[in-house]
Amino acid sequence: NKHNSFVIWFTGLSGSGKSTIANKVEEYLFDNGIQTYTLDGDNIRMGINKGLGFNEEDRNENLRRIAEIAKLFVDAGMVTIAAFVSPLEKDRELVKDIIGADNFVEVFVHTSLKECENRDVKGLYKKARAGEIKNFTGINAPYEKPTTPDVLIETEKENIEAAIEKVVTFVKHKLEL
Ligand code: GGZ
Repeated sequence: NKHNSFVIWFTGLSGSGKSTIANKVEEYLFDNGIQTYTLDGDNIRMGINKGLGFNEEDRNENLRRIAEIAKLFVDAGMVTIAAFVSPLEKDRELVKDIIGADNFVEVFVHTSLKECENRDVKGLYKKARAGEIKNFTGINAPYEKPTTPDVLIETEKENIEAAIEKVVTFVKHKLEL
């Protein structure tokens, strides 16, 4: 595209650390004078996608719309960060097709279900186990691990600084910095 802009797409389980890492990467880019915008559940599922739930069809529509929005931000010259569970390979493929493979960086934030469930920051796993939330990713809905992510973060093996560094290094190369 005419700008040097692209999407950094974070995928991983609820509570894997996607948002935390995404926010730190955004902070780094901002501090280095790079225009960014972050799409996440707070500004998407509360707004344009309110009314969509978590069955397979709604997640597909959620992610399709997010990809279209991300594409607009890329056209506007933003390094666009997206942090969504995006559990299915076919949906991540759709997202990549919409955005364009050249403008798409996939970051897999790998944290085991066991660890996410231990952390259970929002108490959602407990509720899902109790049957109070259906279609909960990892419990009663699938998460298909990306097989060839551009960046693999293993939060149980590396600290947050190392994780940020990995993403930033990839992004710097892509920005030709
Ligand atoms: C997964 C759910 C669900 C179900 C509510 N399954 O940790 P969180 O709280 O803040 O992140 C999760 C978020 C997932 O929304 P996404 O838009 O990222 O999902 S997808 O890409 O699959 O469309 C979690 C919360 O919403 N949440 N119910 N059933 N996560």
